Amino acid sequence: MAERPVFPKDFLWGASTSAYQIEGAAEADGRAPSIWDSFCKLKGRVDNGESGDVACDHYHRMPEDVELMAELGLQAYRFSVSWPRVLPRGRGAPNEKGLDFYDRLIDRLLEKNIEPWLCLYHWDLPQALQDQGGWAVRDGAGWFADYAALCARRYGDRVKRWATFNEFSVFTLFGWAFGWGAPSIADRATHLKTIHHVNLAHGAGVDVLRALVPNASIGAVHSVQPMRPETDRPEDVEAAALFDEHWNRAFPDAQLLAYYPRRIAEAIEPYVQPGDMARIARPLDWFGLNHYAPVYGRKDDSLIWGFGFGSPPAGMKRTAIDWPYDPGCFRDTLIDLTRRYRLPIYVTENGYGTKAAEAPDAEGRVVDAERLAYLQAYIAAMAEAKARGADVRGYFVWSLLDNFEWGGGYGTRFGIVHVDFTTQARTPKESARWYSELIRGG
Ligand code: IFM
Repeated sequence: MAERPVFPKDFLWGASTSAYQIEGAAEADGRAPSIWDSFCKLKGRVDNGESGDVACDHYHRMPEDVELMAELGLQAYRFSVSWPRVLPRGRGAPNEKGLDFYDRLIDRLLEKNIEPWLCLYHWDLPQALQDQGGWAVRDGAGWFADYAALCARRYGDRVKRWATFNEFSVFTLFGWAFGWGAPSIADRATHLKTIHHVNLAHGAGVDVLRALVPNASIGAVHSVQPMRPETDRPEDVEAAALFDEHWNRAFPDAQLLAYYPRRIAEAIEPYVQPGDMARIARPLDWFGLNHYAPVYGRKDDSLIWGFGFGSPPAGMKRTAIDWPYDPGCFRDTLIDLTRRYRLPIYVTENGYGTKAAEAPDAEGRVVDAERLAYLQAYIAAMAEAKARGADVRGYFVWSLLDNFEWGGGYGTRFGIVHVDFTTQARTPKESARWYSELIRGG
């Protein structure tokens, strides 16, 4: 087995999940539909017609799952609150039973000495708000601020680590530009408005958290996957440059440098009002990085912006779901982000997806050798980045459990813990055992 990299004692080790991907209990205790519940009902949009209706049934199995986290020695757990569970209509009357679920989760985590990291938005906008225009209307920022205030007042006595959104660029691009995710819109103007209003919502959310949560440590979680053109043809180079602005810069640049990148700035101008950039760029305490792989961009006129996904170079190593495998890119991303945004970085997601069933063998072991090798290589790359000056303070593996992988349904597994979706049995994989030893310094 590869030698274990050494990290400082206060380096934080955790795991991440999100509400819609694990909770299930879609209709329990007053929860109302989110845009993902609606999307899953559309024919042919999710593999095998699956949905998050049951998922890992974490809503009912939460105590068992927290126990598992404690057994693995996790020091922190990043989860998201389901907005339609706590505010079924998106605004107005809160749902006490929904709020109570997160009270119980947070209390259990604290009992087990696991630090709760609460993310307010991991893609599950209440359908009731989408029906009123969702992120395409400027009011969206106010709706989000009110929801943030509800959570801050309820949980802020116990939760100090807050993230506003998870992967701004991914959910806006896939949901509002490519049309491949909820709410399945593909329209340039709507996409631009969505980008700006989500940025405004982030800024308003930060202000609310700052005002209501004593000693809050606030960040936002960005997907940063460095963009490379598929070829050096000028049209691919230009398409990849625009794709890069959308994926990697539209949100962190606005939030941390108070400007939109050049190509987007011009297009988004009609929607920007005086004072908006200052409303968006509120001081933050950390940068949340979700990183998996570089992306290869190309000219693609079948999609609204004229850019799309290209192929990695022939012969490049790939993961089991065909994502490029490039730990050096992770190292360089950590170094570059430290220089660009000058904030401590927490890696809030990184992990390995496979379509293999990964069922327990006769001895009850789940031997996920490829995931284990991936984690070893990426964590070693993170150590190298740290040695070269990257200010990285913690790492959360994606994901604790196999779960509902959006359009990929349950066929794509990212968990370090296997979930049998028939019996809901949880089995830590070999990667979980290795990760646990790493955390314990073994
Ligand atoms: O499952 C997703 C997660 O919700 C956001 N980041 C990427 C993961 C793997 O695709």
